[in-house]
Amino acid sequence: MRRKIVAGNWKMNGSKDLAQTLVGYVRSQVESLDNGVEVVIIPPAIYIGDAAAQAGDALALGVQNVGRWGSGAYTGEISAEMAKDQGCRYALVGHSERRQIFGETDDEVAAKVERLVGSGLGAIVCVGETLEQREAGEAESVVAGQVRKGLAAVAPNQWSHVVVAYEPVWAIGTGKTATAQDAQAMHASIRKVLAELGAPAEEISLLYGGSVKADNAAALFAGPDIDGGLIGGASLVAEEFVSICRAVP
Ligand code: G2H
Repeated sequence: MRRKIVAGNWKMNGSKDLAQTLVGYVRSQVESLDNGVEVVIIPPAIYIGDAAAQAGDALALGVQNVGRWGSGAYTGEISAEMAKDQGCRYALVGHSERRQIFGETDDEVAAKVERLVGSGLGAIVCVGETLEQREAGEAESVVAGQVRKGLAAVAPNQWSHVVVAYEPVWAIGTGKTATAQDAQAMHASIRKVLAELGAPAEEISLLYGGSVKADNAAALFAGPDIDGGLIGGASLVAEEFVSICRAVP
C-alpha cells in the first residue's frame, strides 16, 4: 500500500504569523480526515520552528532544499541532518525553480538525494518537462532521464525514503494543469522507469504538482498512479489546502 501524500510548498512566501495560524488551522482540520493522507507543510526553512510548534503529530514538515554537504564552510546552506534535527520528515529536491533559476543540475540533485536518504529523510524528487520539450514529443524521455540521473545513488535498501513529484514546468504557477489523462500517463511512465532502476516501483509514492487547486484536485488524484500532490499557491490558502487534502480518494 503506497503512502498518499499532499505536500504544501510555500516557496518564498509566508510569515511567522502564517506559519502559526495556517498550520494550526490545517492541523485542526486534517486530524479528522479518514482518507489516510499524510499532510506535509514545507514552509521557508526559517519558519520551520514556528510551523513545528503548531504541527503536532497530525502534520509532517519539510524543507524546500538542502545543501549536498553534511556541514562546513558553506555560507547560506542548510543540511539534511539539520532539517532532520528540527523535526522535518521530508525535503524537496530538484524543484524546477531550483533547476531553472539556480542552475541545479541532475548531478547536484543526485548528490542531495544521496545525502537525504542516507540521513533517513524523505526526498521528494521533482521532475518535469518544459513546454518546448513537450511540444517536441520529448516529455517522457526528459522526465525519464531526470528520474534515472536524480536517483542514481539510491541504494537498494533506501527506496522507502524516495517520493517522486511530477511537475510539468509549463503548469507551475500558470493556472494550466496537465489533463488528468496526461498526468496519469506520465506517472505510469515514471513508475516503469523506477522498476527498470530496480526500485520497488509499486511502493513508491508519485505526486502530481502544477497549479493543483481545490476544483481540479479530485480529478487529478483519481489516476491510479497518482498518490497525491505537491501544492504551491493553493497551499497558502488554508481552506483551499484542506479541501485538496480531502480530495485524496
Ligand atoms: C509547482 C507547485 C508546487 P503551483 O511548483 O511545487 O506550485 O501549485 O503554484 O503551481
